Amino acid sequence: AGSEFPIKNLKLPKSFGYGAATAAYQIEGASTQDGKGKSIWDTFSHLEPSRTNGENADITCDHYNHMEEDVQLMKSLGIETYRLSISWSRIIPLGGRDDPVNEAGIAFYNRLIDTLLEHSITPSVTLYHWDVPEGLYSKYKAFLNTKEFRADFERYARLCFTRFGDRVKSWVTFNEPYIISIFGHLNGSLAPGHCAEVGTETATEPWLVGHTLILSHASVVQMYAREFQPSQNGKISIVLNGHFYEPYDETKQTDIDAVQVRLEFYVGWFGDPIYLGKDYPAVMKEYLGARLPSFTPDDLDLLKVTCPINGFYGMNHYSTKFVRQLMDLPAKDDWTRNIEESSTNSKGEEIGPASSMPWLRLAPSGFRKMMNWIWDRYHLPIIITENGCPCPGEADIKIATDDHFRQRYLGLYLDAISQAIYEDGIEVQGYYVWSLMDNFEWSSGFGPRYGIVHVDFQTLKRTPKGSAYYLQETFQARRNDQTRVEERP
Ligand code: GBH
Repeated sequence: AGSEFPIKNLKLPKSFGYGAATAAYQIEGASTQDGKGKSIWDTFSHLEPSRTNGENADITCDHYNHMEEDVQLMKSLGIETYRLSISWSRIIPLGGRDDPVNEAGIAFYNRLIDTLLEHSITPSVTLYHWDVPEGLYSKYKAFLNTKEFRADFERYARLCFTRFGDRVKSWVTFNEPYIISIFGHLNGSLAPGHCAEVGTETATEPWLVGHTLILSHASVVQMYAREFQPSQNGKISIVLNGHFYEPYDETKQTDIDAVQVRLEFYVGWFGDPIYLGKDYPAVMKEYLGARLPSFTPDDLDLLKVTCPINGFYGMNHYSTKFVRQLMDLPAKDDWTRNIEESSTNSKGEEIGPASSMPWLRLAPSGFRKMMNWIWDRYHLPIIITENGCPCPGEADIKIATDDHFRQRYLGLYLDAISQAIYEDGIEVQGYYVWSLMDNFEWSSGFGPRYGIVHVDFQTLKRTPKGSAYYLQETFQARRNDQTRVEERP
């Protein structure tokens, strides 16, 4: 099967950055150490463990107590930038704007940032990767209360910029607002596990959550630009995820149209307000009607003022799916306009080889098309903030470090980036592999292993996989090809 998808090792610009990404809840552990407060993920995993494969991240990789070792490991693997997230409840245990700050939590992130810089690894910090303090959820349901959440998030962000911004020059407000809204507040498969029980036809919660996230992002971007950027000189943006889509039946106009509809619901929902300073995509307004909150004139002014401050498009991307519009069925209201996703098309062809996750298949041409779609719509430099996969059968320890599927996946996705840069003229500035190490994969617990470093969760021993060495070597080779590599203009 390998020969069907040969890696071409295409060149990358000399300035192209090689990084690895993680998130606080997935790797830190130390869930109550040094005064850390609870987050919605502590509640979610403990209250009903079947929602997380019976597991929780109380300990996970124990990165909190292995931080120096992990930074040294990154250095030894040639990793140049590290995307981490801060645990809000570690530094403000109850979360709110009047709640006390936990200096021990601040000290941990100071040590982490300093250790990275001592090893010449550039930190990129995500303020929010899904772990809102439980205190804010029990008090006012967090994102479901726009005004309260926005004020508390501003205070948290200001604290981070004040305490870490002298050394952190790359900031992300929220990781994947789509997932927070849909998986957290529509189907409830991720924390806080809020199911819009009234049914998707009338549910307003996910769209309200999205609205809160967009406005909270914009306020914090404005604050950063006014109060911090002049002296700190950093960049700020948000990270959006999204599969790419291909028509289920390429001869059907409705299936071809479904691709665009699906992308606008997935990416345009957040991208249009944030990166274009515009209202929600027309197709969303038309289909969701009054369920979708409206921006006030003041909101739109704020979005217009802040949209050019976003310094990059943060892109998480893993895979591609087929879509079709279910025209003949009664409109049961699948909220994306009766669009169904699948990994097989009308001819029975698969979109690509399967990883161990049913939704994640190797489909690099979709990745290239996705970069084109984003570039055409937003025209902003792209940073790939997450990309990676678990190998089929990787739970089997014997193949854990011998991860050919992952190497092929990563190699082909890097080839797609090269083509996007040199053939399509897109500005792609850097790449973070998901993930530095195996970790707690949310609702799947410790089942899927996304790391380029293997973690034995009994002994906490870290062992680099083949893909860690592959990435180190391929980045060197791809950026070192004197005859072919040209600098980006
Ligand atoms: C990212 O989310 C996260 O940022 C990261 O924390 C996570 O570990 C990583 O990806 C790997 O999953 O079964 O068809 O309903 C990616 C968003 C959300 C994509 C759940 C897949 C399930 C799709 N993921 N989603 S499906």
